[in-house]
Amino acid sequence: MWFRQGLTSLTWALLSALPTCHAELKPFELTLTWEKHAPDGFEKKMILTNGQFPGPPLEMNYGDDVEVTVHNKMPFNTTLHYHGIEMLHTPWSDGVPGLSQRQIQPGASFVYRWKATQAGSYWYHSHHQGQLNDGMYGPIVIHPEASAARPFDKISKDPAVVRAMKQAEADVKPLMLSDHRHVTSEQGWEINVKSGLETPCYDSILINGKGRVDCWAPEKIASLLTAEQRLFLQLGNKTAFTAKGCLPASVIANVQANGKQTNLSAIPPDIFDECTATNAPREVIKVSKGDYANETWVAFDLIGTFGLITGVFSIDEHPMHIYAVDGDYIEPQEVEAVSITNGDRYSVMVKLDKPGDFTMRMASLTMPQMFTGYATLSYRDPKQATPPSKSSVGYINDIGANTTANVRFFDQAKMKAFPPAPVARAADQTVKVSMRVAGQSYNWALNNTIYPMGLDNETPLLFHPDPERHNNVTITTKNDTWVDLVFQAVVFPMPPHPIHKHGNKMYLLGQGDGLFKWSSVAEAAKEIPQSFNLVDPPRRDGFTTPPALQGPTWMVVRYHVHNPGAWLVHCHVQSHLQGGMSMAIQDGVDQWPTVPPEYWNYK
Ligand SMILES: [Cu+2]
Repeated sequence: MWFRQGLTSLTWALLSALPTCHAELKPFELTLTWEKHAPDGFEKKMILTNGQFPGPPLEMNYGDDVEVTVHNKMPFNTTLHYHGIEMLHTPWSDGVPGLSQRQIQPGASFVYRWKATQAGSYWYHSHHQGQLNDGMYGPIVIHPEASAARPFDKISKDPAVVRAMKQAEADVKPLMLSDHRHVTSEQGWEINVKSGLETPCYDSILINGKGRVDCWAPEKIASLLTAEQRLFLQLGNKTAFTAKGCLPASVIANVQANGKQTNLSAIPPDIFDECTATNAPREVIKVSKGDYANETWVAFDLIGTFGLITGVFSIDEHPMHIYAVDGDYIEPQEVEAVSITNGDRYSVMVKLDKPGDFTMRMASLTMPQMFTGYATLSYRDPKQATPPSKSSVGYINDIGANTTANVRFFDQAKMKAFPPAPVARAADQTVKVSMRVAGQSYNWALNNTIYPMGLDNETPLLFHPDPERHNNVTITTKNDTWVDLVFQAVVFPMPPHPIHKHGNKMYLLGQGDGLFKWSSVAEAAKEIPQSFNLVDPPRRDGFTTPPALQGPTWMVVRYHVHNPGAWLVHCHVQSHLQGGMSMAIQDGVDQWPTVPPEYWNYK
């Protein structure tokens, strides 16, 4: 016994002495079930992960070998995607049905193996049709190496403060920000198909899976209408938003139906119109002041797990230092509010310097619906009496607008990578991708073409690369080249689309109004240099196209091909993804890795 224990502690001592880059195997088991749950007080069928919603955090260290075993105990197929994880050398673990793997059927399991080659905030979610809307998602936290350079000394020069911030980062708390629907993703899709309409009206905004349905007074809804919302009402011959705070379905039929027939009677009244308030508990984040040091800071990973909306997040009376975006450190920006869209991650450092209870707000910015989610940040000073409870003062209101002129919003255009991440000055290949409605109003398309849903059931593209495959739904690139993707909105009014690419991060080179009439960025930059940043542009794994209200708009992203594999580029709005707004990319098709037999043979 002594001998064995002695050996164990010796082994342990040896292991601890190894450099921190030593890879550990991190196994996770995720069991998916289809059960009744009531996150906002309304009971409905949804997906639970290990019996909970949202799913449990997958926490690991940079360099770890990760093994996620998914058990599908649900009555339908699924796959699991790791949002923002580059899957370097393991494209078969990216979780896209028909592209990187065969579907996980009911009763079956699948083992995803990958290496944590990045640090920071990520998340996992279903990539099967609109299943994300059924609650299948959870956070991923990857702790950076102890030796990694951090930008905290740009927030404070005081070593004690920097130490406190490092401790807060090690204990970072994920905040999952979601929009929630009472219909299942399948019911929602059926309503779209039967009515011929997109139905962008949800029921509640959840923070860490908690929230409630609020029904605002008609006067409040009327008083908060924006100019854009008034314009849409006018275009649809209506004067008011519905009791749920939504743009009426008839307006969408008028404005977006694209000449196709619609059937408004196929839409149940609780989808757009009837609002039934609930009274479920909201999330309370409790932090003990003094947990870390005399200086108390808390770090949050804000994760936009939305199926549809873009919104504004803010914590009353507490500025946030945004120190990482989509997992990568940036030169910190101190702000009072940040706009968050589908898939975005913002890591923020918050100083706790005035014990009490403070409202955290997540307000929808999306034109078709006004609604807000709330949580509470609560902390006390153990040496002081409990402060009297009073309402905290918001930096933003219920539609995400600033309440005073001093409120600073995060500015993506000014975001700088830390350390700097240089971009190539020219691209080897330029691909133009038109965005339009192709069919019914829910059939959004990239490159004018709906990505066929049936491809989900095909043999994965990754298993049969074809260097000559250049078609309307497939882009093909060579390894170690730079590629520009030009997204062009060609029909309007067109909402913004949060475009996400799998397999690597991209640089946002520029955006503008009108048609992108040039053959390359180099040519365009000669004529309109002010529209581009070719020196130190923002880098992340998703960028939102500019809205096109009354005329075309464009956006260009550039990326380096260094991760050979089959990747999806798509709009992250679930109904747009389901409606076909995706393209496959055969990146570095000249150097694809061999698919391991356990993935190749998986049935
Ligand atoms: Cu979209």
